[in-house]
Amino acid sequence: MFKEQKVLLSGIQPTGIMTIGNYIGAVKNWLKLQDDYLSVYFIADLHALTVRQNPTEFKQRALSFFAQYLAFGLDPEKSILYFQSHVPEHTQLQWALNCFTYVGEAQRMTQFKDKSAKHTDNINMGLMDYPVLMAADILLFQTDLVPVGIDQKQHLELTRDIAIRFNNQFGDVFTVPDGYIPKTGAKIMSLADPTAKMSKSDPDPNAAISVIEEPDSIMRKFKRAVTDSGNEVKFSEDKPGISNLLSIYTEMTGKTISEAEEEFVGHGYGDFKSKVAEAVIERLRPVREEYAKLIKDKAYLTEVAKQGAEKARYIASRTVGKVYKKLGLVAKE
Ligand code: ATP
Ligand code: LTN
Repeated sequence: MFKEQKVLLSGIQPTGIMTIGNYIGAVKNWLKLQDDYLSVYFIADLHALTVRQNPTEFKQRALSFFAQYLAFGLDPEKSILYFQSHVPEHTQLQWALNCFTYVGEAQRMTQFKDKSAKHTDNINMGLMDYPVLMAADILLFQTDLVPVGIDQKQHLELTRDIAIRFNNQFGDVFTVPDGYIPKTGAKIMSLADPTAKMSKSDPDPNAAISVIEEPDSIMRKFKRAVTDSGNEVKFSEDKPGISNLLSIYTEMTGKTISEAEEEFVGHGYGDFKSKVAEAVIERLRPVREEYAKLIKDKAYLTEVAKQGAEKARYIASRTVGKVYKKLGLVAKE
């Protein structure tokens, strides 16, 4: 369409705390890829409304997540960074895509089923429509690549199905996107229960590590991390706790699993856990320091977000214009 460069897009909901799972599964790849694509990264604040939020806390958290994006090194000079709610084209396209998505498809989504079971008192329309908003996010920018953790694979497949369905009827309107799911680190597990995903809204404070957490707290949580019987530091299916810690260690240091296993031959679990904690603390130190500066400068954050939203709207409005025209809606002028 109107693209000079390949486009990459991703987002995170501002709920709970941004965890090392979000970093390893998603943000790490964003950083790796941001130079090779026109990159679009937003705070998925509209998605977060599908579960109840305290408005005062929500506002602070969304701004804090935005500062964390920047603290990681996402660069507003190179990439487009903004809040989803500042770009109305997301919901404008969503409406059109709603009319090309079957209720059965939405009901089949694992995340919808999980979240409905978790929030039985609030199974709202937004929860079911969540993946269609995500499809709109992606298709608005003619996105080629979507770097996410494995839990988002089903939503990406639905996005592709909707895009193909629309294109079959109206011609080449949307780029059909590919997912970018890392081979390692696509699913970091909870420190409190290594059979469950590390989730940013886990009520157990020992389950997840925030990317801006204080070093002593990181050390304490790793020392308490649930591990397995035995004493050998080895990656294997019957050792979910140790395997998870090995994944975290290698993702933070760049070492391979076998290098790490070798490094810890003859060391007990206690020593290994401290070393994993140290690696996490070291990787996150510059992020925490940069974050501390950025979060104090609200004027700067607001300005970056404003400029990001303007750039995003420029691209997004062209897609919405094209889609509305294809659908036969009367043009405004
Ligand atoms: P919640 O638990 O509140 O539903 P979440 O922790 O799953 O949230 P999301 O905002 O849904 O976080 O996800 C943001 C990005 O981080 C997505 O690309 C997702 O795939 C990735 N991600 C989330 N948790 C993990 C994890 N434990 N391991 C690897 N990647 C993850
Ligand atoms: N549903 C995603 C967040 C998200 C997203 C997107 C990711 C919303 N819109 C578009 C990639 C592309 C999640 O991680 N829970």
